[in-house]
Order: sequence, then structure tokens, then C-alpha cells
Amino acid sequence: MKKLFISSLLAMGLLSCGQPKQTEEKAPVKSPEAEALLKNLKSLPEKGYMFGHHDDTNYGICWEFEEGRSDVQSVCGDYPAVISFDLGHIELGHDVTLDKVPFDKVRQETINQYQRGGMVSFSWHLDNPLTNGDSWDVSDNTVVESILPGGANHEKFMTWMDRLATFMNSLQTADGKKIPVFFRPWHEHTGSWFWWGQKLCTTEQYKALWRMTYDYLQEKGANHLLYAYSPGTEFNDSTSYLERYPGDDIIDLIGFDTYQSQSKDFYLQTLASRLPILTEIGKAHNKVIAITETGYEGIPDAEWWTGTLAPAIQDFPIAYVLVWRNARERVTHHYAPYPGHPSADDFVKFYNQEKTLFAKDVKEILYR
Ligand code: BMA
Repeated sequence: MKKLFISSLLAMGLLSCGQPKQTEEKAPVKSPEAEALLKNLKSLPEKGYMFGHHDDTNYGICWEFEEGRSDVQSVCGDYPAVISFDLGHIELGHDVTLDKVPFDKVRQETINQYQRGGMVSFSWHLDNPLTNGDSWDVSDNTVVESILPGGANHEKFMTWMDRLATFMNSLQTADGKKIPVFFRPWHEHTGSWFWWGQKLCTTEQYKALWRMTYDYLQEKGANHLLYAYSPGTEFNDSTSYLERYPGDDIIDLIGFDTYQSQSKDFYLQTLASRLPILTEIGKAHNKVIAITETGYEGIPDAEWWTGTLAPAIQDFPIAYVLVWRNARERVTHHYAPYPGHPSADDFVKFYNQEKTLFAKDVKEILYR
């Protein structure tokens, strides 16, 4: 009480303590724009769920870097409400991502997506700072330990973080407003195919990695970022889901990555068993939930959108579902339809469903 009284006198300028009055304003943990986006995402499931696609406006099947082009938009007439991009190789100071997309293009497409009212999320398939191999180089299980404070690669890694922070802080509109976006690093860590995976570090090290990442970006003023936590589907209850969870003060959105690779039944069972757990944790922790990556490579099922995906997810309060990229350099590696694709008609039906939300559907919603 007393403390409060003195600080209010200080704030009113009635007490000076013999020093010139200073109004030192600490930047808020989240920018007002990020707060607004988060709030709007929390109520979004009342309307439906957003469709997302990785690298959507960067390239697609048989094209790359064409102004305004998108395989999804070519099929259904609207852009995905969520577009994700990858920041792999920003850490090296390269001009292009690991998928050979110029970072200037990524920045511009982030602005374009924001201006059309949609949302952007970033993943980070960064190189291995110990071996200099790629994200999938799991030949050494001391990499995470080596980049934490006191580790042999800590300083090197902080120069990587610095390049990342500079890029994040450059995501601005012409009038200098930082665009609120999601950052989804250290994903699929419950598997052991990335150097930050389950068998490659301890729970404490993984959590410390997250905290170091978050603290550094906060210190660099990147408070327009929201954070997504996305393990694979290895969890089977809330305790296992939360085993390496970095904390409610860091994470804004929880999800998981899962693909149909085996039978339709197996995929449906995976979603049917994991989505109730995610929904429950989302409610208990007041977090947005989403299917952060999914898809069926090549979509070899002409009715996959309305026959498999939609029925499996539509009754859960997810903010979005995102399918992976349409790789122009590896055309069998695609997860969204393009004109002429056997599942294109079914995708239009999916687009026309009441619950699916694309860019035009969320235009007046996400940033109000
Ligand atoms: C993977 C594959 C890779 C790609 C990476 C980052 O799942 O699509 O070809 O480099 O994502 O986009």
C-alpha cells in the first residue's frame, strides 16, 4: 500500500527525490498489436478455423516468385488465412533461405499477408552450430548444451540469434509498425531427427534453450512476436505433452505436427486421440490451439479435404490447420492442390464449408 502511494506521488510528479523527474517507460512484454492478435485468435474458433499453407506465395508447382501468385488462390480464389515461412539460413547471414527464397521476398510476403488481413508464422530449420551440418544433423548430442550460457558455442550462437532478431525487427509496414507474427522454433522436439530433439538434449536443456531464445528476442525489442510450441504426436496425455513445455509466460499457442503417411485410419486415430488432449491443455492454460503442420504428401486421395481432414478436426476449437509446402524443386513434395490437381474440386468444397476460414474471411477479425 505504502509503496503504491509513494509511486503514485512519483508518477504525479509530486515527489522528486531530489532528482529530475524521469518517466522511464519499459516496453510492454507484447506490443499492443500482438496482444490484439492473440485476443482475437482466442475467440476465433467460435467462427471456424483458418487454413494455412507453408511458403504459399513464394512458389508452387511449376512457378516461383510471381507477384500475387499462390497455388491455393489459383484453386479457390482466396489466399490461406495463415502463411508460414522458414527462416533457415538467416543465422548464417545468407540472402536466401534453405529453400532458396530471398529473405527480402519473405519480408515482403509477410507484409502482403498482413495487409490482406491474414497471419504469418515462422519456423526455423537452422543449421547445426556445432557440426555446421543442417537441422537434421544429429551426429552429436551435445549441441544444445554447447550453445547454452557457458557452452563452447554460446557466443557463436548469439551471433546467429542476433541475425534472427534483426530480421524479425525488420518486419514492418511502411509507417514503421512492427507486424505481429508467430515464431515457432525448436519444433518436433519429441522426435529425435533435429539436433534439438528428444534424445539430443535433456528436458532442462531444452527448456533453457527456449528461455534463452525468448529472453534474447525480448531484449532486442522484438515484442511483436508470439510464440508457438509444437511437438510431434509422441505424447499420449497432458503430462507427456507438457514434459518439455517452456512455460506459460513464454508460449502463446500450443499445437502439434502430424502427417498422413500410413493409412487414413491411422491418421484419423492420431487426430482423434491427440486433439482432445490439446483442447484440454489449451483450456487449462488459456492458450490458442492449432495443428501447426499437417498434410498428405502429393494428396493421393481426391477427397482428402472433405473426406479426411475436415471431419477429423472441425469439432475442435483450433485456430488453424496448416499444410506444408508445394516444393517447385521436388514436385512430388506438395501438400496443397494446384489447378488440375485431382483433389482441386474437393479443395473448393472444403473452401466453401462454413467452418473453414481463408484470408478474406479473417480480414476484419485478426487485427481489430
Ligand atoms: C521440410 C522439407 C524440406 C524443407 C524444410 C524447410 O519438411 O520440406 O525440403 O527444406 O521442410 O522448409
